[in-house]
Amino acid sequence: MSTRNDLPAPYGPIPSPRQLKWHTLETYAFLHFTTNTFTDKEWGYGDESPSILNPTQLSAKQIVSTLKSAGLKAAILTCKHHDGFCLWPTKTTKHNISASPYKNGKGDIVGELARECQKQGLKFGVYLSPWDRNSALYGSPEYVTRIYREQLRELLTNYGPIFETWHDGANGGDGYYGGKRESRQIDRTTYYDWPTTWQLIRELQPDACVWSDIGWDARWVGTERGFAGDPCWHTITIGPKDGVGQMDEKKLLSGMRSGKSWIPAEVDFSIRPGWFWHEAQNKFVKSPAQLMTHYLESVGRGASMLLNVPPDRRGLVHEIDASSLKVFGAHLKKTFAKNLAVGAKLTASNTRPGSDPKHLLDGSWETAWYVDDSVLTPELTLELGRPKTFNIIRLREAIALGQRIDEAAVDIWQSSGWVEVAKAQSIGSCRLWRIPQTTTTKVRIRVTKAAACPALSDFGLFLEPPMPTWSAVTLP
Ligand code: FUL
Repeated sequence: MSTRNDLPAPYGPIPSPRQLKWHTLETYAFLHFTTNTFTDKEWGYGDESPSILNPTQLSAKQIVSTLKSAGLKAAILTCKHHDGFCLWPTKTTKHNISASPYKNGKGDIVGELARECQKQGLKFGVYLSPWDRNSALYGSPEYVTRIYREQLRELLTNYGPIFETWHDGANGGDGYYGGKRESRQIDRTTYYDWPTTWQLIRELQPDACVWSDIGWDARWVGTERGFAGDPCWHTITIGPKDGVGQMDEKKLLSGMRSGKSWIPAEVDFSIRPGWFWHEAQNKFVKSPAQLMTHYLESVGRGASMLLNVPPDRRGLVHEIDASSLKVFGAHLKKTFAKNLAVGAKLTASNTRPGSDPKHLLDGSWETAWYVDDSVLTPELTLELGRPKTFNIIRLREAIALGQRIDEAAVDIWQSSGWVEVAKAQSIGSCRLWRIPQTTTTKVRIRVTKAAACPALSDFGLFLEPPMPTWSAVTLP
């Protein structure tokens, strides 16, 4: 067993303990639900009557168990979207759930979902749109200090542990604004004074990750189409011109190899074309096979996957979405149930005294195989004992020590010698390669370029079974 003193020195920026925990979640859900669900819109203007919000069968239990069936580890609810309607009985505005017929004005959808997540072992997060098209104060300093921050304070005080807060970049424009019906522009750089707001989050919920285009803890990936860049570095430098709603999307997609801050990417996308539920989109629900591809192109590139599952007008995850999620979840579980590399005989080109390459196969993120400081391109051969058949390869760095590897490859042994089957630049918290199904008795990991002696924490070989047939059209 290696002790702390034997560990290599960290390289570059490293994740905070809160970020390290966040990395292990890998997949979680977005729940877009508000008056838009009832008006069939994507962005409400802010003049919607609260009387339209009346989900007659809302079941937090059904929603959360459906997310759980897909293996999702947390849920982030749109507590307030751009239209300004609050799904909890806030003291900051009358435009909230108490004014709706839901539970005769006694409802609290934030509370119901927060409690159910806790009960079923999922973490809970809050989306609080900075843009508020209902508020008469929007555009004035009071909106930020008296409304937005107070809303956050309520959400972070009354609903248990919050794992992530979401502050999106769509900001300013036309709206109802207390009846003025005008266009209000704000200065994205200064208006919200984000550092003060985020400091409040640190005080109220120190374990919550702050998400925005630029962090503090996790960043937007620059697209809503459901994939991370390749490479996708955990690090990025936030320059003086960068800010919420004013980022170069390509920079977000890939991060920066020598970035000054550890701000990993989160891939947000929807199971449907829209973010909110629309009946006309029932037949366009993504299939389990599509979800699997998104998983490989987000989690498999070191990002997290934030999959939006919008409840319908009843307040339930629609049967079609639920069915796709269930099949996807079962498929994922089956795929990663058995690491075929476990039990292999390991031969490393170098091992740091006190370390052991077997830590790559012990299923833990915390233990790792370390090499000497001077060794930047180690190799590790795995003799599998008998021919093994697989089509997915997984590799993880011990990210607590930073992102050290610039490039790595995996070879398989064929009668003619070693054949390279996988290669990538960024590895980080997770790299997954889906390759054509292959059978071999020996596999080799090669780090081909690194900025500091590599530290790998996990290696896996998996056989993804055929995806069950599924069609949105044949379902109700
Ligand atoms: C964007 C919003 O404008 C969309 O409506 C949606 O909520 C998406 C996740 O974030 O900024």
